[in-house]
Amino acid sequence: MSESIPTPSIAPPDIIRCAYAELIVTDLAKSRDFYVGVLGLVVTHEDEDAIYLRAFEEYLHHSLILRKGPEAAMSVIAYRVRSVAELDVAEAYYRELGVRVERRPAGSTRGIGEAVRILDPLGFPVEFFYEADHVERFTRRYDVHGAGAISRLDHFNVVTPDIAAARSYYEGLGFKVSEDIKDEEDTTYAAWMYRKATVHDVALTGGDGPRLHHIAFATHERSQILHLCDHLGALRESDKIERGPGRHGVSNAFYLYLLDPDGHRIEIYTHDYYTGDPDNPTLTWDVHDNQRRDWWGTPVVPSWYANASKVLDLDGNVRDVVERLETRESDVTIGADGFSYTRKEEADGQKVGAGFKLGNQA
Ligand code: 4SX
Ligand code: FE2
Repeated sequence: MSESIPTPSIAPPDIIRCAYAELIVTDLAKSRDFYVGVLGLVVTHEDEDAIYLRAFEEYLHHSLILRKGPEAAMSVIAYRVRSVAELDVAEAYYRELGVRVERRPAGSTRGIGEAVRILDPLGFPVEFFYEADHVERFTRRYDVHGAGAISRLDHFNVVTPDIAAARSYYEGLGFKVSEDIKDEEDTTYAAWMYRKATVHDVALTGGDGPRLHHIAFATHERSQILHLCDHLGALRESDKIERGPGRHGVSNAFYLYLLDPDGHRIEIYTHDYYTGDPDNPTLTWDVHDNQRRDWWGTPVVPSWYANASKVLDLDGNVRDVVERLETRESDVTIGADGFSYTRKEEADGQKVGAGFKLGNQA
């Protein structure tokens, strides 16, 4: 199915990194309590309609916009390109792809210069920009860092039905794959792709899409992630903790997934690894490996596979989702097919035995 998205004949825009996202939230005050009160993000600007937030090491105007709206959704994910000239490249690239393209004058989004906004071939609203207002970088403002201090935006994770097609689309855009999850029939369940020298700027999760799975912010230390758990406990809001804390297999990062007041999923993430060399190898995990998503073998909660945020089109309407037709990872791992393993040698033995027995008894 990967051939369903053509690759344009011209070079893609030079993308530096994932840069900001805008989430539609239904109650700005409640969201503020979570993002500012608990996560400690810095408010660059706020008014009746929106809150513009950044993390302590960021000097661009915002890495997250919370905009008030009738229904929770993701309205844009934005990538920063290397120069203003790359906007023309982006425009030409997507015009050739035949998707909807909008040129947005500087200031269309507060703090952001001229931009190109598209509905990408996977159905996501995506923006490219270079210029943005600079604001104070709070790196050394230890007087305002809380114990859970978040440093910067790290990645987006999007849900899309056809991972092979999505992966080749993003490869066309110049992203490389650091890690992926596959089965013995070569079905891909997920892929982690990067432009900056980390494990990812965007991860592709197989499922009904387009939907936003999560946005991740980085901390410097694991202790900061643990403090966020303690903080939520003290507020009697432990139900905002969906999954973790734990150590990912994929990426090796220490993680925590939180749910904001609208159910948007936010990951707090630290300690992945450098991927900047041109020959950085791709690590492929077996979908049956119990340690792939949590290195300690902690099972993934079903909601993490099932739930994700809706996305808007460029007119602000909620997009319909397309169902994933390939096998779902949640069926493989929660449906107890008996083929998962912690030690591969033992599993290989069991696999032959169990498969044979079931086959003969049916
Ligand atoms: O659950 S996984 O270990 O596959 C994983 C999920 C690894 C890195 C991530 O950022 C993530 O969201
Ligand atoms: Fe993530």
